[in-house]
Parts: sequence; structure tokens; C-alpha cells
Amino acid sequence: MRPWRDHLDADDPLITDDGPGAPDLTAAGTLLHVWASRWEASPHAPLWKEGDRWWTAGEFDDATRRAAGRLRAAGLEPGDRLVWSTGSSVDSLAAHVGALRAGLVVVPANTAYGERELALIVSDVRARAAIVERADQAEWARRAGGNSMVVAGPDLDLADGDPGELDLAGADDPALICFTSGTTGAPKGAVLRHRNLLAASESVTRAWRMDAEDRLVHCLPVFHAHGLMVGIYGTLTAGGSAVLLPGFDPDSVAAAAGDERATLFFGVPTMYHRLVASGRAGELSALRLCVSGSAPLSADLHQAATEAIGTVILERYGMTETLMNTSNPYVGERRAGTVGFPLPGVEVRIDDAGEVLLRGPNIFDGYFEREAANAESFRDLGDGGGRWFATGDLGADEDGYLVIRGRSKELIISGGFNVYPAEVEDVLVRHPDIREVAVTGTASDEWGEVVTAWVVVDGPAPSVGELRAFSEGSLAPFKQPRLVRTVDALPRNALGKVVRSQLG
Ligand code: MCA
Ligand code: AMP
Repeated sequence: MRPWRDHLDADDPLITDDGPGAPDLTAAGTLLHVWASRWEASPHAPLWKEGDRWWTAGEFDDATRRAAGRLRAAGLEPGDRLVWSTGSSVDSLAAHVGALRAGLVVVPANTAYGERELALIVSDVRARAAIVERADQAEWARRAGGNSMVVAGPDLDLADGDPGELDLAGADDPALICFTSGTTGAPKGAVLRHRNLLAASESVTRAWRMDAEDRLVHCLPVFHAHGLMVGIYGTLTAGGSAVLLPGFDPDSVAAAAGDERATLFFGVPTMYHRLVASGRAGELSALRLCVSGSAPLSADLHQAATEAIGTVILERYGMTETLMNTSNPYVGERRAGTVGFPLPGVEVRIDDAGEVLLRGPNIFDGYFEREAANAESFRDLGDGGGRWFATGDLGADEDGYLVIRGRSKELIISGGFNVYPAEVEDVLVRHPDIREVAVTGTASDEWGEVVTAWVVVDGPAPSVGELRAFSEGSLAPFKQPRLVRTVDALPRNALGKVVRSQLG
């Protein structure tokens, strides 16, 4: 594979004469130090645009201090876990960054989750606090976490307090616990330490040449690595600015790109599909960089989006546990159907079974309190450079570029959101007319994959609408089936295990 140095200009200070070793991406300590020094140096620089209002860096700095003070006054202490399930807004980002500045560990959660999904996270990390948007979420958080839970809205409607000394977390301290199901089905929290976040942010911002002149059109959810760590943290690290949209729609993205003289757009393939279909993609032509990730971007969609926007889409490959791994280059050939080559600091290896293995300062070192999963996820190959993380993705080196050929993990990616078949099956099998069920992903131009339920029924076959209604409260809408197929029996192997790959 091409070397990480090819992402950088020849005079980039990360490239030293020290030989082939990893570059030092963590010299700055933590992201909090990087951000605080940016705000201090340029307090009047525009940072976020929300609605019609621009917030400056200094105003955001103040808001994060206020948030840290309130969280401390509520009795929260460094290391306490705070579940954070909100849309994209300056309030919610100030609460998030304020929590990190106070030394708390933030646990992002999808705002579409129902009670079962949110409660699982609150209990798993023994959360002491939750920041949520809706009254029902607040109620669920209290029920799962107990009466001593501190529960607040994104504006942190709590009493003011003295923030005290901030940014004391060290590089090895946990910053985030992000829930994902890894290569096995059960949800678990990937612990990301401050050094992982700093390494990933430094690597990506340098490779993509992000700086203070940049302005991002931000429409991704902030509770996932893509929107949070690439979009929000990337903007803060580069010292640039972002227009915060509450969600994606082609008209708002096109308008923001033109009206705000934006330079960057980060999206998932479904967004590019919709931009092309809307006829407004050309309004993004002045952007200097459009990035796609989180799910495979087909070569056809790559070409269609590139032609419609007028700039070659840059595809990259990431993962919650590892943040950003490989990328097509900012300067040089961006090859459709590939995810480029290792970002600065990242080592990529493909094992004999074709699985992608990763190592680097961006990569987490374990799931929260999951010894067995941790033992399975990391491999010591005896090469002296530390353990490799096994991604569950299948890849190949094609002429120096990584191609993701599929997954060994059983995962469906719908519109950039991950869906785990076992979790959906566990809910659907409780339907009175369903004797057996298996869930797979069916190819879709718009969504990449959609969730299909294959059912063996005892009575009349339930419709899609019926199964979606039945799943309400147990499965977020994006996990609910969009197709239902009735079969006489599910294909099984010699051990009796369902072979999902034989369906469809
Ligand atoms: C919404 N719905 C979905 C999805 N999103 N169904 C399946 N898959 C989805 N992804 C549901 C809605 O709840 C609604 O259900 C119905 O579909 C129609 O909603 P619609 O308005 O069309 O959707 P939308 O709100 O416009 O959302 C589409 C979206 C969104 C903008 C593409 O899914 C999205 O923001 N995706 C990005 C996910 C992401 O950031 N992933 C990064 C994770 P109903 O009709 O029942 O109400 S991966 C990651 O972070 C790693 C590190 C990486 O590599 O990046
Ligand atoms: P998550 O656990 O939500 O972070 O999703 C990570 C997974 O998304 C990876 O393990 C890949 O399977 C997939 N993924 C992310 N980016 C890409 C990409 N550019 N191409 C193909 N798959 C991707």
C-alpha cells in the first residue's frame, strides 16, 4: 500500500528523518489544549453558525466553561460517565466540550433510540448523568440510572457553578465511550482516550489540509464518529468554522455551500445519492473538498457525484473503534471504489483470511468492561510493534490502494447507520406469528443496504408496516425492516446455525 507520507506535502513537519516509525501525532497533549490555545489566540474568529447567528470562538469558550461549571456544581467528578444524546446545536456542543473540559467521559447515543436502546447504554456504563432533548428520553434515563442521575437538556438547565481548573484530563484518560457492536453482535462501548482523539484529529486535518480558512457544511449526526470527531473536532482542531445544519436535506446543504462561502462537505453515500437526485449538487462546486465515508461509495455513485458537483469525491474508511484509518489523497489520484491508503500514523495489514488489521495511535485499546471481546479483537502477531485490531472488514491491496471487499462481521449499513441482524431478530422473533426469523441487508441505490426480515410464520405473514409497529420502542426506525420475505425454512449449517448469506 502507498505510504502515509504520500498524504502530506514533502515539507510537512510530521515527516522527519527518524526512519519508518510512526509520526508523533500526540505531542500537543490533548485536543482540549489544542482547542483552548486556538480560542485564546483568535477569540473573535467565527466558529459555528446556527440559524442566523454566528458564534465566535471566544463565545464558545465561555459557553463551555459555563457548562463545565454547571456539571461540576451538580456533583459530577472527573471520570464520571455522561450519556449525551442530542441533535447538532451550539448548546449541545458546548455541553459536550464542557463535559470533556471538566474531565467527564462522554457517551454519545443516537437520538432515534427507544427506551430499550438508551437504557442499555445508561446501565452498561453506570452513567451518572444524561443530556437529552426530549422528556421521554429524560424519563428513560432516570428509570435506567436511578434517582441520583443528573438529567438535563442540551442548554444545561442546571445551577451555575465554579468551573475551577479545566482541561486537566491526561492523554491516557478516557474521553468518550462510543457504543458499537464490533465484530460480534452484542453492543459494547469502545473507550476512546484523549490521545486517540488527538492522533486521529491531527492526522486527518493535516492529510486534508484543513485550516483556519475552512468552513464546513455540517449536517451529519453528532452522536457518531463521522459527524463528531471528523466534523466537529476537525473544525475545532483546524481553527476553522462550520455551518451547523440540524440534519441533511439537499436544499439546505446547497444553500449553505453558496451563501456561506463554504469550503468543505462531509457526508455518507446516501447524502450524495440524494444530492445528485435533487439536481442541486452543482451548487457545491466551489467547495475545495467533498468527503464520503461510513459506508461503501459505489464507483457509479462516485462518478455521478463527481460529475454533478464538479470536484472529485474523496472516499475514506473509518470505524468507531479506530476513527479514521485510510483515505484517498488530497493531492494525487482519488480512485473510485477504493478507500485510499493509510493516514499518517496508521498501519494497515491484511491477514491470510483477507481481514483488515490496524495499528496506530488513533486506535482504541478495548471495550468498556468486556474482557472476552477484547481478547478476541486484538492480535499479537509477534512483530514487536504492539497488538493489531481486527476490524471484521475484508480488504485487498489493489495497486497501492485499499479496497473494502466485504465484511466478516455480520453488519448491515443503512444510510451510514449500522444495524446488527441479531439485535433485530431478537425483537422480531417475539411476534406471535413468527416462528423463526433471520435478518439480512438488501442492496439499495439510495440507502446502500436496507434491512430485510426473512420469516417462517405460523399464521398469516405480517406486513412491513405491522413489523415496524411491533418493533416501535425496541428498535430505532433505521433498524426496523423495510422488506419482509416469507420462507418455508431458514438455511442452516451442519451445526444448526442460520446461514444468513444464503438468503436472498
Ligand atoms: C433515517 N431513517 C433511516 C435512516 N435514517 N432508515 C434507514 N437507514 C437510515 N440511515 C428512517 C427515518 O427514521 C424515517 O423513518 C425514514 O427513514 C425516512 O427518513 P428520512 O427523512 O428519509 O431520513 P433522514 O432523516 O433524511 O436521514 C437520512 C440520512 C441519515 C440523512 C442519510 O440516515 C444520516 O444522517 N445518516 C448518517 C449516519 C452517520 O453519520 N453514520 C456514521 C456512523 P420513519 O418513516 O419510520 O419515521 S459510522 C462512523 O462514524 C465511522 C467512524 C465512519 O467511518 O464514519
Ligand atoms: P461504525 O462501527 O459505525 O464506525 O462503522 C464502521 C464500519 O463502517 C467499518 O468497519 C466498515 O465496515 C464501514 N465503513 C466505513 N467507511 C467505509 C467505506 N468508505 N467503505 C466501506 N465501508 C466503510
